[in-house]
Amino acid sequence: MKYTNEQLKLAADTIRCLCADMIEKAKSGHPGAPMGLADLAVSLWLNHLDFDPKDTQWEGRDRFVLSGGHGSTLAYALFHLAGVKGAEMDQCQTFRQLGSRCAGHPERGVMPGVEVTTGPLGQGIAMGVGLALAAKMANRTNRTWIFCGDGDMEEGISHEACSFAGNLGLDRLVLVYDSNGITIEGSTALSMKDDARKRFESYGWKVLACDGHDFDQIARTYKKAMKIEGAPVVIIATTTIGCGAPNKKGTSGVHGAPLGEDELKATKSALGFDPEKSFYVPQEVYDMFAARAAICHRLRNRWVKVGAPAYGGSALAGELLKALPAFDPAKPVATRAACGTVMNAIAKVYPSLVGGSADLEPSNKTGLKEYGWIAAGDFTGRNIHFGIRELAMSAIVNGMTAYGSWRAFGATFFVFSDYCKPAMRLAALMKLPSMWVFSHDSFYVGEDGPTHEPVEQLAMLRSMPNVTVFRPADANETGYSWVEMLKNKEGPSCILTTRQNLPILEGTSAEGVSKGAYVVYGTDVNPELMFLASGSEVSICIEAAKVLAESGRRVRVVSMPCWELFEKQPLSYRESVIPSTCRRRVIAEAGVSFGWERYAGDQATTRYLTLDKYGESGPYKVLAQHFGFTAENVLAKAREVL
Ligand SMILES: Cc1ncc(C[n+]2csc(CCOP(=O)(O)OP(=O)(O)O)c2C)c(N)n1
Repeated sequence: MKYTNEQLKLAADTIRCLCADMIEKAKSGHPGAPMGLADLAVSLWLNHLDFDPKDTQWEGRDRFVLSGGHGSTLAYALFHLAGVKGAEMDQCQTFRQLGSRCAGHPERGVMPGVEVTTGPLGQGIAMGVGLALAAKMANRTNRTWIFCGDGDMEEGISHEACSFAGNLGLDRLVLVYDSNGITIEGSTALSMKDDARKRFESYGWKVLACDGHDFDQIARTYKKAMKIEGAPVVIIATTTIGCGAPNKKGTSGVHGAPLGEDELKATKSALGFDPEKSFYVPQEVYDMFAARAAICHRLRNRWVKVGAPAYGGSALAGELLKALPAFDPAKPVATRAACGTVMNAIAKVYPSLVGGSADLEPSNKTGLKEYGWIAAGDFTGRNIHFGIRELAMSAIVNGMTAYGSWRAFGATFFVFSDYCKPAMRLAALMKLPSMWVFSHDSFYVGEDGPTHEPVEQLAMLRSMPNVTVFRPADANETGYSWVEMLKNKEGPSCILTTRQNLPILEGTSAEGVSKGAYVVYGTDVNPELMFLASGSEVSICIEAAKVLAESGRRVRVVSMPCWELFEKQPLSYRESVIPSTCRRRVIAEAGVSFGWERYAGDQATTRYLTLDKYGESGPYKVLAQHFGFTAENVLAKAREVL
């Protein structure tokens, strides 16, 4: 379909007015970006974007990401005009109100068509890179279009993600940079003087530029961008923030506040619209979007008929359990090593499992040995070198997971989960089943010292809604945890593994791990004292419990690899594992005690073996003695309350 520039302008101006109306009615929002991007948006949506509003989940669709989520009304206006079910005018008119699909920022799962939740600037770019990478690895030809602004470009994650994409020569990825020179505090000159062209050229991107309000230039640039192979493309589009608002355009005043009644009317008049009409869409504009929708629907039907290239695939929990390796009970093994063995076994029956580490694969042991590494020009592998870019890695994993049936993971040392957290939070918000493997999970890291010894990170992850955290006690629990991670499709999961060897425990069970916590030692239904522990502390608790049992004490050890799964169990199960009548408790975990209060008995009868301060550097065996992480000390704590 070839539209005249007048037609495109009519569509863009309709969007300008619609967005400004939504924001005016809500009395809050950000009109500047949508009004500035409207010309670039209609040119893309009416001419190039393969997006079928009748089937927003069609796998072969192009992915559209609005990285500057504050410009959400632009996405809502586009969805509305395209005829997406769920983006009707009543939704636009309730923008930012409780229960509206037109939430403050675009949310995946709330508004159909939103690929990924955006708002925390920069992450949209990295998730877009993940979407593009997922397509490439699935041998698909769809494109990923990302709209971003100065804020996205200033955020560090954009540097990480774009450097990564450039190195891979990730084509079919187009980043449209809304270069309007304005952020909240004023001109971008106040805080940056990067040369975007040089920056992206140095990453290995192809750099194009255009006037973002000149339809001929935009058309030429989009066409050029779509022809480029072997490299991602950035289009530096010079725009005017709030374009169309006669008195406020080009100023930071239009970034994040409603235009105000007078300026809104003046805008509509200037654009040739009736200043008295709100939420007005000329039929011609609906017709233009309907024509594009019809083309895309045909594309979708053809695509569905021909079928997609095969990729990925999953396995049922039963098959996964069968695939797990057997560990020699006589041979202690670090759970990071067990994790690697498990992942390699699972990879054979779970072709969708892909991922990589932030340059720590030899330490994390996450390499899928039989499946090769992706590289520029060859995306057939299943392993990814993310480079030392934990935040981008995490957001890229989210993008890959959001794409479809890849189950992607990222890996690093647990202490660097701090660098992953902003993306983990978005995964949690989106209920995306992204996965993280965090090795070196405590002060047992040893010689590297406190910078590398996590203490508060477990509490952080456990405090996050929708995140499921596994801290297995031995090699077998590591395998069972992986089964649970892959079973969980409703949110992100992560697994914490040790650097140091751990004994293989008797009494671990897949069923126990699936319930989050279970009695791993001790048979008495009416214990006098319980040890509650996770990970590396379970084995020292069992040692101590054995000593007490030999002297006739009724004790049990509860292994708690996953609080979140345990909390989902019925009260009867939770009571059977941690009976409220048993008030004497020893809690053991190599991290802060924060959060464990919920499993404590009475203050006078509960003892903690936790680390409520930062670690030290030294050989880990010395540190274990120093911090009291020994069976003797656990035993002494138990005796204090018995
Ligand atoms: C990580 C993060 N930090 C801060 C913000 C708050 N914020 C929202 S928009 C914005 C300025 C963005 O400027 P730009 O990308 O140029 O958008 P424009 O002014 O063109 O709308 C900021 C700081 C955010 N959304 N995310």
